[in-house]
Order: sequence, then C-alpha cells, then structure tokens
Amino acid sequence: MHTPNESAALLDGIRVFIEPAHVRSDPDSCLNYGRDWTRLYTPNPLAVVLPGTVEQVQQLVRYANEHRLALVPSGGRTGLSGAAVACRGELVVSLERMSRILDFDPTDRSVTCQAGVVTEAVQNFARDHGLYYPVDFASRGSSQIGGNIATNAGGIKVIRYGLTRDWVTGLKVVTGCGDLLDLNRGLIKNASGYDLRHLFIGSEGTLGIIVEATLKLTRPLREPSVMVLGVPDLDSVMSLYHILRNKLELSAFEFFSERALRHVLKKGLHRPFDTETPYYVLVEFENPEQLHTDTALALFEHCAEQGWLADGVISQSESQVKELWRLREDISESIAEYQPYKNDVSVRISRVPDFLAEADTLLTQEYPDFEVLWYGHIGDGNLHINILKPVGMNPTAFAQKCGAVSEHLFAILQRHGGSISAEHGVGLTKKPYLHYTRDETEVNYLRAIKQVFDPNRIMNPGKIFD
Ligand code: S2G
Ligand code: ZN
Repeated sequence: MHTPNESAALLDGIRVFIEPAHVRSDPDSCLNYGRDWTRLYTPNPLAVVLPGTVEQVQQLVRYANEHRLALVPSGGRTGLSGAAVACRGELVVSLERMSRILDFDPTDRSVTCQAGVVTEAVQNFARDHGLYYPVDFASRGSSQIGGNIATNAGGIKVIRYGLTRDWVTGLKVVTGCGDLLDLNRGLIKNASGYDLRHLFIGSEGTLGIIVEATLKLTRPLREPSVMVLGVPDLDSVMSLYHILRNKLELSAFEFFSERALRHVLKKGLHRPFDTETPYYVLVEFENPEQLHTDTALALFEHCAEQGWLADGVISQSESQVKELWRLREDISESIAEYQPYKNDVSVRISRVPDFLAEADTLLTQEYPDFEVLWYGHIGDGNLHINILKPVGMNPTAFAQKCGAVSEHLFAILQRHGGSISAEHGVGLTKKPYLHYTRDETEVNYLRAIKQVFDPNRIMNPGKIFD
C-alpha cells in the first residue's frame, strides 16, 4: 500500500498522459469499480483510471511497471469469483470508455470491437447484420467483451456453440510489459507457432489487458422452440439428455430444481405447468416452420411413458420462449439477496450422473439446515450449486462452513476429473481450491508463463494463484 503522498504523486503522474477527468479517486468510483458481483470483498483501490486509447493503456502499463503499481483490468464487473475486485490498493483500469465497434466484414462474418463493448451490443450488432453472436448469458446487458474473453465466458448455448474461446479469431492485448500484441488477426487457419491468443483467453487479467477483439459470427438460430419438462429425479435428467440430443438440434439443455423455481416464482413469474416436480429441464431446439414440433411431441410422449418426465410445456410463440427462459435465467438474480455461496463445477457429461449422486448425498448430509439450489448447464456438464445464507447468520461463519464443505465436494469432483470452476473463473474465491483441478507441476508452468508476460507481477496480482 502507498502513503497518501505517494498515492497523490502516482496519480499526478498518470494525469500527465490520461485526462484528469478519467483518473478518479472519489469514494463512489472506488466502491463501484473496485468490486464485482461477488460482494465478498471490501473494495479498496488506489483509484480508477479510464483510458480511451490503446496507446494510453500501454503508457499506463509501462508507468505501472516503473512504479511497481498493481493493475486490475475492469470490464462489466459481473464476475462471480472476485477476479475483478481491487481490495489491496491496486489501480483499477476500466475499459468502459473503449466501447466502439471498429469493423465488420460480411465475407469473414466477423466483427472487430474494443474490449469495453457490452456483450448485448455485439449480439444486437450481429442481429442487425443478419448474423448471430451465440455466446449468451443472463449478464449480457452489463458484461463487456473484454471481460467475457478474460474469463472465457460460457453461458446457456455452449452445448451447440461452445465458449467465448471458440469465437475469438483475433485479439489485441497489452502485455504486462506494456507491449502491444496483435494475435491471429482474424485468421481461420494460422499454423505459425504457439497461439498466444489462447493464453489470454481465460487469463483473468493476470497476463495483460485485452484491448480489442475480432469475433466470428454465424447464421441466426432459426425459430427456436423451448420445452420445459417436469422431471422426477436426476437420472431422468440424463435419460432425457441422451434421447433429446439425438433427435433434436439442441441449442440448450439446462436444468434447475423446484427450490430454484420457487425463488423465481416469488418474483412474479408463473409456473410452466401445474405439476410440481423435484427438477425441471429446459430444452431449446431449432424448429424452423415448426418442422420438428411433431418429433418433439412424440419424444415427449415416449419419455413420459418411460417415467422420465411427469409434465411439460412447449413454447407456442416467441414471447413464450422468452417467458420460459426467464424461469432459468432469472434464478441468479432471484437469490442474490441471500448472498449465496456459489459452486460452479463441471465434469465430463458421462460423469454427471455419478457425480450428481455423490454430491447430492454429501450436500444433503453436510447442509441439513441450509437451502441448497441446483441449476445450470447440465448439457455441457456444468452445474451451479448455490447455498443460501440463512437470514441472520454471520457471513464469515457461513462462508467458513461452506468452504469446509467445498473441500469435500471438490474431493469428489477430483475423483471424477472435474473442474472447481466451469465458467466463472478462479479469481480469489476458488484460488484456495485450485489444486483439486490443477496439480503443482501444472501451476508452476502457469507461474512461468506469467513471469514471461508480467515479470514485475503488476497484472492483477493474487488472482488465480500466487
Ligand atoms: C447461470 C449465473 C451466475 C450464478 O445462471 O448460469 O452462471 O451462478 C450462472 O448464479
Ligand atoms: Zn452459468
């Protein structure tokens, strides 16, 4: 931490090359830019700087190296692992002013944008040009492309379209040394050595600052239909998965528990059907001119005869598609008030049934008094397990109890070859558990790579690993 005089001098030095209006140390800016959606850490940045150009980002990184000033790159701060929090006097570097779409090429079907462009703006731009950017999640209206890339964001369409990593064809980054790298430049094929682009995707700001991205786009999803199915048990969820994915062009296969649904219903939404079941599956599939509706209905009857579902509904309109999606997408927001402890884990799809069974047994016995909500992208092996903090319980005691249970949960996960973080990243919250997924040998290689790109360790220090 710097003394007040040192801090003032550091900020005066930055104001030489970044407009003073964009060097903020007021309490509101420090609070809002120093935290993410975890709300688990007390924001305490030195200040917030908002560069407007790549050159200013480079000057800032060089200045930070000279003065050993820690930098925390900042996008929409919708993260859930503490990767974007600044709680140790770091300088927050917000990319929000760098929010322009720079280029579009209909032949390449690609869009080049600055890091600070909001995800939904890219989705809308693609739609307005007759194309589709298929990386999608509930925070689309707040998250920024730079942050999506830094965490390799996944979301609700991964089963068909993959993750952010699969859509980045070019990346401009300022390394922790202040060098500007123009990676892959939008090429589909490029066998000219290591693909450094993929080191920065998912790096959580620890190797440098993403300043521009070239994203490929695809044809729009044609008239998707959505089914929500009431499911008696977790084994049935996987039985449905196997049969539906073989017969329909799925773009999503999500699930959520009755407990999760009840929290969403409290916010004014309606049950999809009268029957209450322990679990629900939300299936989205491409259904141009309703060509596959009969197949879907026949599958519904077959699965009902097998006892894999007890009830269900299929969307009859675009507005109903949106309404049914809200039952899944609104879960996170509907439980935010309970300050949930979040697990975001993944296993290979083939391991989901066994892992779910073991995890369910563990959580039931370890959390007899806590409300545990299951939901997530089960179609790609990603499960979100949220434990709601009992009203009145001390947050620290709650986090300690959940952290202790996480050790057991991650030991099960390790046996199934899973990851302690499927899509939310490691940041600070999952850092103590990284060893369940990456062994010491591998983490030492990660450290060596960081040493190359950030030798003075100014880039988001303390995130992912020490
Ligand atoms: C989801 C959003 C964050 C959470 O709903 O798929 O990734 O865990 C989550 O609530
Ligand atoms: Zn998710």
